[in-house]
Amino acid sequence: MIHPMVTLNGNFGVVLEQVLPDDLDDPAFRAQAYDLWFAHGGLLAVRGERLADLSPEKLMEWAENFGAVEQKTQAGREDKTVPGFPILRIGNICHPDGTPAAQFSNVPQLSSDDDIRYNPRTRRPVWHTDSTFRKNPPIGSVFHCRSAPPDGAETLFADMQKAYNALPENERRKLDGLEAICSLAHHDKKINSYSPEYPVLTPEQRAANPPRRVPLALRHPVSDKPALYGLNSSTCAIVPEGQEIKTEDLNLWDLEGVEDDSVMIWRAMLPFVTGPEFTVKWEWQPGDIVVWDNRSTIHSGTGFDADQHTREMWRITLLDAT
Ligand SMILES: O=C(O)CCC(=O)C(=O)O
Ligand SMILES: [Fe+2]
Repeated sequence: MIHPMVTLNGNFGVVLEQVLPDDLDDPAFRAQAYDLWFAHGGLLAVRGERLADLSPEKLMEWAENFGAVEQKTQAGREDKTVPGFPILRIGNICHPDGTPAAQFSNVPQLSSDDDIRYNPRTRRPVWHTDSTFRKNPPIGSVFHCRSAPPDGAETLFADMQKAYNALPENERRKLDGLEAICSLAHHDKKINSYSPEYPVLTPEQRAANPPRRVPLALRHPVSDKPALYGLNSSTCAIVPEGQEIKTEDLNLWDLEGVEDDSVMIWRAMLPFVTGPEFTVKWEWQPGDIVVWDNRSTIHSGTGFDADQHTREMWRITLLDAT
């Protein structure tokens, strides 16, 4: 079957429509989807009513088309997965005893499309690259909608290859020599400073999770195209490539949750790189499966009326197969 195909923002983002569960097993469809994903900046969606009750096995198999599925669930989140699968649930659903069955993040709902652009005053939307504090950061994610509220809860995506190329030459040259320092301890301490019940790392955990350095302009391992990369709540400083970090500075970032002023190099670019020419607002319908490339896009969740409506998303993390 030939599926209707819709592009989202120029060459960024592509949707295949009227997709049936069996298409997801078809080798020709899988190859086409991979190529389209790659050719459209690393953002692909498939849509089809009958995907709304897809089995977790089928979703896992579909994810394997794009990368190696991460098999272990993050410690402490076992009660927020699809039972028996490394699929994280995100949203506001609860277990029968009333405890949360999904990871929920309370962020504001968009009031107009102007809110898509990063606002330096509110620091929202929380645009980010996922998990660059990890030794091998995810190459992408597969995100599937089980149930969506009538408004809100859109996921926003921005094309960081196009954004990099849109910067003036002298600015690109500067970024090419820079690295982001990404630390889990900093991330947890930052959250703990506004939600005191959120635990910080023990000294042993901190020693086991040293900060990682990632390039600010990451060359995609497949295409070699550069993209802006490495901003999230774990990003505590930006330094010239290879520059040593002083222990006292790292202690300030990790133990006090202080973000170094150098992170402004990235934050100052955000209002521009999240402008309309680079972004897609994905409005979820049950069944949708979006695959994003974490090396060439950034994304942000948005809020909804969680007292009135239900959101349930299933998320699989993709790792480098090599
Ligand atoms: O909930 C969303 O729309 C986005 C969640 C997100 O940032 C993630 O799963 O990495
Ligand atoms: Fe994310």
